[in-house]
Amino acid sequence: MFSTEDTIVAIATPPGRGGIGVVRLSGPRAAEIAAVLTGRQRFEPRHATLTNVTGRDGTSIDQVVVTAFPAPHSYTGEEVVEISAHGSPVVLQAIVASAIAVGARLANPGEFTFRAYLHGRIDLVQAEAVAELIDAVTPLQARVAFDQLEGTLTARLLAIDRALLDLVARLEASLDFPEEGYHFITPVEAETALASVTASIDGVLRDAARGRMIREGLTAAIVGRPNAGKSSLFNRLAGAARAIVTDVPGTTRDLLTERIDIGGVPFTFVDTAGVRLEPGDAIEEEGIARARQAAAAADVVIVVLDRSRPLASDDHALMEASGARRILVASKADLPAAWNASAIEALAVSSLTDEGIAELRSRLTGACAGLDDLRDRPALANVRHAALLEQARAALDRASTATAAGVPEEFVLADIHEARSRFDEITGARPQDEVLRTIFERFCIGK
Ligand SMILES: Nc1nc2c(ncn2[C@@H]2O[C@H](COP(=O)(O)OP(=O)(O)OP(=O)(O)O)[C@@H](O)[C@H]2O)c(=O)[nH]1
Ligand SMILES: [Mg+2]
Repeated sequence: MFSTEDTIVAIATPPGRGGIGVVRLSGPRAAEIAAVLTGRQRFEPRHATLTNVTGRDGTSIDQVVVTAFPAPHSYTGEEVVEISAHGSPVVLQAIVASAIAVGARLANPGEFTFRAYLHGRIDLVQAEAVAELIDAVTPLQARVAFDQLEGTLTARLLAIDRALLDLVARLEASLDFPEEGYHFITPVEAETALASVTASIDGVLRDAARGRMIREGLTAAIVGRPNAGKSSLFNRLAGAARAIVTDVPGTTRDLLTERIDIGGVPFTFVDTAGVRLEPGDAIEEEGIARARQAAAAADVVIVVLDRSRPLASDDHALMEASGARRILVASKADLPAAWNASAIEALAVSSLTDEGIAELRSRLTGACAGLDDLRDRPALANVRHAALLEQARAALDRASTATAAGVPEEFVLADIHEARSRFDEITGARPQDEVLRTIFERFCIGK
């Protein structure tokens, strides 16, 4: 895919201006190129050295701090030099250009992390975690990605794989010494071992569903009759006056969305047009159609019922349509009540006084069942991993059926080997170019 013979260079910090910007060099000539740029012979390993970088025309570009990491104790496992300059794109680009002029090559997206993977510093699961950690938008997402980077998920997968290897060894021994029959492992023992492995895989897969929720977040549609207080609630949750609020029923016409961190889960709230059976005009009619679509597509539906007015048939229709994913909210709790919210288990909320808002937030995180124990366990948030694990599980199911049917060990072993190769694909022990390409394409340059 990429060559690792040459020395690569890129700006490692985000585009734009900052106090500091970092240019990273990695490869066999990193130290030599840094020496040419600074006019210094050598840098003490892992020590910050204040020096100047000179450009191609011999004039100074900037005063910088250079840190050299000799191989193999560096991010990539190669010789790495990091040059911290003042965070101006002009300065950083000039340093990169100078490095290229003396023999470095501009790095491809994800190439530093790819080299770390190639040199065995990290496995594929950890390389993907780097991208996920950089992309994380909530603290919980960052936490899950960091767990993965630390290798906790890898360790969990390896434990499962070790159990499979043990089973393979015993089955192969039975094959090699056929006269002993099932001396090394009885069919019952093999079945028990397979059942225990599939149970472990199922545990990881259950986490996967929750892990995906943390990565991708949930959508919560706010629906209700016109003037029920949907936009006011939306604004309150967003902490900003995003949607127009007026006392005219039918104010909101189109869908408005806002991404908000609720207990570490990225929620996308959707404010919708008030639903009534007889819309006033074509625009409102289209708005109502979109509101219904948003509710149908949402993970959670917040049904806003105006507690200061009697419930109407439109309210009942909305409650029925929203199904099991709904949270009922009795709005305008600061006004005199026209009906009893607790009778229909609606949460009394006021966007004016904030009453019930904290409780609404915790009911929303409650909608993500099992989130709490997730914090203590490595989650499998990655779709690629989940798909491969499903395939491994299917192969083990076949092995289990075969064992129960008394099929010869060769066939059982073939299925177990198949499962193990899916595990290897997850950690990248048997890399495929196509997989590597799609994984590292997600990175940006300098990572
Ligand atoms: N007292 C009180 N008034 C509220 C509260 N929430 C909303 N209102 C008022 O109710 C009216 C309608 O509020 P909106 O938030 O625009 O209602 P909506 O459901 O978005 O209305 P449409 O977009 O027309 O469907 C406005 O006059 C708000 O000021 C509340 O908690 N307490
Ligand atoms: Mg509105």
